[in-house]
Amino acid sequence: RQAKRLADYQAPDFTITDVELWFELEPATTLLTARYQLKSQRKGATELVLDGQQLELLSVKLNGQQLTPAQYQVTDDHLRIDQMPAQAELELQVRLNPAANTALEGLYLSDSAFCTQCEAEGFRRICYYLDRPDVMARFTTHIIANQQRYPALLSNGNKVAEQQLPDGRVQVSWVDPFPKPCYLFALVAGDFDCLTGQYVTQSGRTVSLEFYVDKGNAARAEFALEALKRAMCWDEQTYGLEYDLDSYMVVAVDFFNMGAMENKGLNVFNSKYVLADQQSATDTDLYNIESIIGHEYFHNWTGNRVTCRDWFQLSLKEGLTVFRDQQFSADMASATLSRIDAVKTIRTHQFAEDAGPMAHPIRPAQVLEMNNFYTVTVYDKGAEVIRMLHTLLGAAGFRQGMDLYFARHDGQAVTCDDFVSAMQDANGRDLSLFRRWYSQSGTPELTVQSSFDAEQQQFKLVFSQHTAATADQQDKRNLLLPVRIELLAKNEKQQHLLVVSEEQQSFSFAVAEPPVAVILADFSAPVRLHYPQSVSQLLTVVQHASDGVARWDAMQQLWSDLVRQAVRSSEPLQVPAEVVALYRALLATPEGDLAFLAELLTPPSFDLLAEQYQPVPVDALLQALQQIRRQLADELAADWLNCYQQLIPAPYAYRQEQVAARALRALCLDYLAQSGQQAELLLQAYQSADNLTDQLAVLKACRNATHPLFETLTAQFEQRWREDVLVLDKWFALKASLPTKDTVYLLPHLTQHPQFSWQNPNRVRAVYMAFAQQNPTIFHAADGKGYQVLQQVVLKLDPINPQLAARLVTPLLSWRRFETHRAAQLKAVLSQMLAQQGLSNDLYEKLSKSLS
Ligand code: B3K
Ligand code: ZN
Repeated sequence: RQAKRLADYQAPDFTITDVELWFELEPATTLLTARYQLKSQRKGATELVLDGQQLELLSVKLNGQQLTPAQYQVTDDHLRIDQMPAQAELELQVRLNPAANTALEGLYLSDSAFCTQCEAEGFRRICYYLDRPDVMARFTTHIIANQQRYPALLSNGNKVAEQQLPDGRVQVSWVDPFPKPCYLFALVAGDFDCLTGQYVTQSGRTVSLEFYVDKGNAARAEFALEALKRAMCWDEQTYGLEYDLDSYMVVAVDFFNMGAMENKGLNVFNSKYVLADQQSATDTDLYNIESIIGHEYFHNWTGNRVTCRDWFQLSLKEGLTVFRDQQFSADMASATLSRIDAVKTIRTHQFAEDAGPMAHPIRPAQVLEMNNFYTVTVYDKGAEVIRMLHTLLGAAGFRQGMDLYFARHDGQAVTCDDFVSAMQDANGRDLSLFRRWYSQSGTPELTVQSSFDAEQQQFKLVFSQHTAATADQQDKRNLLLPVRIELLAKNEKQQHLLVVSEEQQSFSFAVAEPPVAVILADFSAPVRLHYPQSVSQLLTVVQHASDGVARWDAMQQLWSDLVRQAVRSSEPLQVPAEVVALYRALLATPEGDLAFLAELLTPPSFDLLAEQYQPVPVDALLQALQQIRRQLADELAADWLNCYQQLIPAPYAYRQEQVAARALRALCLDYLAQSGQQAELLLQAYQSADNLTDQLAVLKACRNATHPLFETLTAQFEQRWREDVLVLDKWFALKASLPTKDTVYLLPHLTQHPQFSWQNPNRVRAVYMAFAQQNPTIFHAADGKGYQVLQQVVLKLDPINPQLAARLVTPLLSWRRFETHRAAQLKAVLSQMLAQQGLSNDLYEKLSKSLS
């Protein structure tokens, strides 16, 4: 199998300027006629090679002349025409079977509705095409279908015609005035309810907003519609960016491989990220909906108007758009909490990716299956890289860079280098060293030593940076690291932004007495920090740092240090009295930002800790975490109860102060349940809840404590929500993440539930992602059963939906990071998989890297 390399990039010989498509939709036999205007881009080019997969080619016409099969060649992946004139019209006809498409890429059915997913390389499953983002064409789409079955026929751009056909079918025509790569093409046909709204842009144009959802669900799209308006307004105010078509359509579908897709003017969303109300969605769901709605909307400029030259540049649009959606969420909800969320993602998942077999820079250099590179590295580390630019240039400088980027590149397909150049030129700054972030993979380790010279009244910090070799890349170089610090002394606080670029570099500060230093406030660079501090210094940071992220971080550090000591010494972990006292003081009068408080009081997760060890001492970590839980539950039992009782719930609204109070109540319940008692209180909390957030808090508390109420309450929950799959997914996940031995045997039973389907990624993820990611005790069970269960599921799914299979295999890949017996079990499981015939490229790429 042949990987593609960034270094081999060549501009295409031909481009396509205009596309006209006629779809005659039928579930099992859809006919597509496609007409392209082609133009040579290189003198002397005569060979046209179009991409195409799983297509039945019916006819090829060149400039109106039917070609005979001798005049072209068709392989599994291509259609080749040798004698191409410099300019030509090519007309193809193909037959498709959307009903048989379980990969959910190209044109497929979600229940009875047609929909498409083309990014990254799905258009080639719809028709032969130059399926690469640097070919940008104007699309006209005609959809022909039975009007009764498919009243809504949608595609990109503006609807220009609707015509009744004599056979009861209707033809609807759409024109998208903006040239675009085919990955942004979309078509939807179905019978939906539609929730509509309006937005008047800053220049006074009225945009019609349309949410297409399953029948009966329009009211559940209201939150998403309002979120969209907020996003449109935010982008105008923050970046001066306005929407550019007359309508913005969002379709919610149940069968979808990821969160959502930013197709021009016609987003397709996983219904999980559109449909929500207080009974059927949690505060976290609403937060995620707002952020994803924002993300896809922001792509209209960062992704669609300016797109990627090739797929190695994916972070150009994804890193930048994640950064923009993070800024949006910070403005809409809690800035500190949003940032903490992002930091957790980097530390748990992205650092783990760097340390595993799939390590890659935010701009990968080599790819076998592009779908494998929609990763936390490209997305979230990519966003951290953009954030560092924002930190270095300041908000105003960053905005100037964005303005220049759009001024230069609107309507183009460009590279990450083009983006950095715009930032550089707009600010007159040399960013050449900074560019290394795009080509170097791995997590930099930043070690800090501090000293105080009493005579000189000088505080000195010595930084050293080092990036260890990764699976993909041996040699590493210094990076440019913006390091925010704060010095906390009795009578003063100093804040500085340091720029560390050498392997070793020191900085001195005039200060009257030895300060406590906060290093990497706001997590100003995506590095692993080593700066040893005592419990009392960390507690000073927790209490006095100006930055909330730094306060939270110090608490995380404190827990990590305690766990490390316990693991090293094999002694039980003893929570220090000062920590108990701090908890007690904070719980006594819960005030200020309660969501922050809840986060501050939450010890690190298993995954976050695991990522700090090589090899991962699974049992010792689980044990230490359990010891923390027990002690906090026992010693503070009265305090949790008292705090819980002070937080009297108001009738539900998605308002930040309520969200915060619910988060803190949930934390209290979690510890109250830990004792195995409090059944009455838990029951009462469950039954009196007027919203799903509070109900789930009870269920999760019971799950974490394996409380006897868990079975009763989850049974009630299943009864209540049996018919509502999105809510039922939470039940599947709760069941799969119960940390008892039986869970591994329960999983196959869950898949027998009438609502479970192997074809539906949400269902599969609800059971098996929850198992692999939220149930470390059972997933990593010493007998290896947890690994075997996941192996079987991955192999079963690969022929059905390779993208999903390749996502699910991830928790198995980093076998080298575990102790001998677990490593051996994982390796065996992986080797058996790799030995299977006919693996997808998706799975093959990951397995072969893991075992090489
Ligand atoms: N751009 C899409 C992701 C496509 C994934 C293809 N496997 C969603 C997003 O990032 O907005
Ligand atoms: Zn995106």
